[in-house]
Amino acid sequence: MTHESFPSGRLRKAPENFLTPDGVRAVVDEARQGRRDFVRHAFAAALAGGSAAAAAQAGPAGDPAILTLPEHSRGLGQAVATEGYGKPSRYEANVQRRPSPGLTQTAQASVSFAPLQSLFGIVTPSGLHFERHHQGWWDIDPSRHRLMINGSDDTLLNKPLVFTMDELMRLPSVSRFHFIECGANTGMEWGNVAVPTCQYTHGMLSCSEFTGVPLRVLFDLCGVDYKRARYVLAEGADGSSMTRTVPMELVESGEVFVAYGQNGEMLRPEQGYPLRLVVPGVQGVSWVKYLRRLEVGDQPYGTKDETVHYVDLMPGGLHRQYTSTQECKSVITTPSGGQLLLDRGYYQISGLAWSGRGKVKRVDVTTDGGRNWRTARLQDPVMSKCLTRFTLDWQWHGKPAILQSRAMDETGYVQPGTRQLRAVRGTRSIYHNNAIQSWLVEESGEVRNVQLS
Ligand SMILES: Nc1nc2c(c(=O)[nH]1)N[C@H]1C(S)=C(S)[C@@H](COP(=O)(O)O)O[C@H]1N2
Ligand SMILES: [Mo]
Repeated sequence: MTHESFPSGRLRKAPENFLTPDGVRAVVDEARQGRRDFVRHAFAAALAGGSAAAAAQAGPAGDPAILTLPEHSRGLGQAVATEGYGKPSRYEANVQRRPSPGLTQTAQASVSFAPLQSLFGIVTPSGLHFERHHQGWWDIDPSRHRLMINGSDDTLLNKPLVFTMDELMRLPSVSRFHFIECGANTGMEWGNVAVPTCQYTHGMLSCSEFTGVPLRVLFDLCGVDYKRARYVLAEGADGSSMTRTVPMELVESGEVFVAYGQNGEMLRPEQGYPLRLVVPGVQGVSWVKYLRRLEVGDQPYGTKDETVHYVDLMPGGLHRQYTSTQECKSVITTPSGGQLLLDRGYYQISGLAWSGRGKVKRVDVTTDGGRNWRTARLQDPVMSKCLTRFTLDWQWHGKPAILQSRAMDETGYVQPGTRQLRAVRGTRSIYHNNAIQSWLVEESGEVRNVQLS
């Protein structure tokens, strides 16, 4: 299977598989004795030991890599890094978020997709978190940033308050792992196959440990009248004046918080530094970045970002509004579109599942386009409104195969197939496409995005 950043992307058996017992002993002895004259001895042992296969299978210079003691095993390594903030290996330089050429007219009102096919586990490294901005991103001076909380009229709370970042960071905090998915994720695939890789089909999805103050703590300080103030308006400080209504039940449940932390450090500027709203299970647009104001009110606000945008166009021509929850969904990330299987034999199928309604309960995987399903292993931890990693053992016999995953959440909701979803939603929607994804593995080993009709 190809790894995003391997130069050749080729899966080869190591020539060392053909080493004789003498060759193996030479490597071990040399390690025990210190590394003087290693290369000479080890070669002599391997080649004199009759390992013709080793010689035949060796790399360009005829040397099995395990017998070629590289410079880094003999010399002095680099001094501690002079830059205090570490970077990935230069061999991982291809693991990048990527915009989709031509998708948007400007790079400020645009999106950059996370490379899901290259990630392990459930956490998205902060530098690879997808980006979605309506009016560009800013690196805001936290000492000048303020959060104001007020009511749509004065009777809905005792006292409006304005917080500095220092004041917010003194308050009781929580740290929780949650996924964030743009409502438009997979939105290009409504009518037909549109993009080749899971970076582009599903990469408006990321997962982090966020840290911040539960909104309820702040509202209690302001003396919010929860009986009457049933809605919250969240407003961002960037030029898009991003505004979204959040129902008060979500605040009362304790789940909504204002976050300053992401994976153990402060938020990245692209993610809303120094403060963003975290609304677990709800589509990304409600996670307002550069959060500057929260207003409590007694009715939904009907802002531009929830009446004109972020509505679901139904087959009859009507729009659905306020469909904010991200329903249960999953995707196989390896093998996935654009990758290449070179050898028959064992592969671990691996992917991500999530639900805006709670925990993922089960993921079934098929390798024959849905005729037979097997239940995948769920990797710990399985957390609510968080990505869950699933895996399944698979032997590829070199024949075409269609891989799909189907997730179920703890409410019993089952991820729909493409046809099933289209029967209800039509094909002209943008948002909330949570259909089962299909990857075709061709006889050549190439993996392609397909839809079963
Ligand atoms: N202030 C502000 N908040 C915003 C946006 C924005 O453009 N401005 N974009 C929203 C959308 S549509 C999404 S999907 C998420 C993206 O968050 P991310 O860029 O951290 O991935 O932020 C939301 N919050
Ligand atoms: Mo979004």
